[in-house]
Amino acid sequence: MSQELYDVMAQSIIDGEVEEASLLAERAIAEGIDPLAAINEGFVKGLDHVGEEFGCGEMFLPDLVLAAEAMKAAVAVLEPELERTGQERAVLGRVVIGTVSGDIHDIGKTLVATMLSASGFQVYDLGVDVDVAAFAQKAREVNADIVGVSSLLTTTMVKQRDVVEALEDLGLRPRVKVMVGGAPVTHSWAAEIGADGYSEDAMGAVQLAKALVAG
Ligand code: B1M
Repeated sequence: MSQELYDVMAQSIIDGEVEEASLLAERAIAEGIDPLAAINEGFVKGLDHVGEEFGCGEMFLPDLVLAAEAMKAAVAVLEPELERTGQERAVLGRVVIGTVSGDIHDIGKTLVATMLSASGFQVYDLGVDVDVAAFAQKAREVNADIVGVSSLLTTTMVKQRDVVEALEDLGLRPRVKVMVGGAPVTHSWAAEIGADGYSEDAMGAVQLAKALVAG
């Protein structure tokens, strides 16, 4: 796999080229490129660049929106391939996952959900902007093993702590494990709020989930 193609993938996100990103994702599949590598080494690099430029005022909200749309188009093409190449089919556990209320970032959370599902977990994806109580209620309803809470904003991270507390209030802890993630989240934050684990990416989230259900 040439760095050149990864670079073109990243550029399609930077330029917010929805059609181009989608075509490049199809090309990756046709060329037998690992779909997760296409996402992480190609498209995500572009999104990271846009995030950095946005952070220092070089790009603006419309650029962020277009980049996100291009990213979603690429991931939509690659998702079935991620599912298809998932090796383990036995149900390893039930995971309720979502992005906390006040936060609408869903690309990373959806990637984590897809990888968990492809790895054999039964996943209940509550979407974005999810109320604290909804995580706990769904966990009780489906007898979840793990609740996964994503947050991309420093202002919404605090809701991850509220989810841990909501599970405690329903008497579901410590049987239901909590894993947290998202760009501003760290190991020390996870420990501080009493979560059972943190992962910085989707592959790590799968390893963590397996470790959590194994006890
Ligand atoms: Co927003 N945004 N955004 N944004 N955005 C960030 C997060 C930001 C860092 C950009 C910046 O300023 N440099 C910044 C947050 C600053 C902060 O609080 N620390 C920011 C901001 C400020 C905002 C707004 C407030 C902007 C505004 O309106 N002024 C606004 C907030 C809206 C809201 O949520 N209420 C906003 C809006 C948006 C868009 C809607 C335009 C769009 C999101 C579209 C969508 O998701 N449908 C968007 C985007 C695209 C980004 C960046 C550029 C990219 C995020 C992304 O999708 N990354 C982002 C900058 C950045 O992170 N580089 C930024 C790719 C994705 C694969 O990675 O989501 O990190 P990520 O997920 C990873 C890991 O984090 C981990 O695994 C995933 C896969 O590897 N992970 C988990 C994630 N969840 C996990 C859960 C787990 C385990 C691992 O267990 C449960």
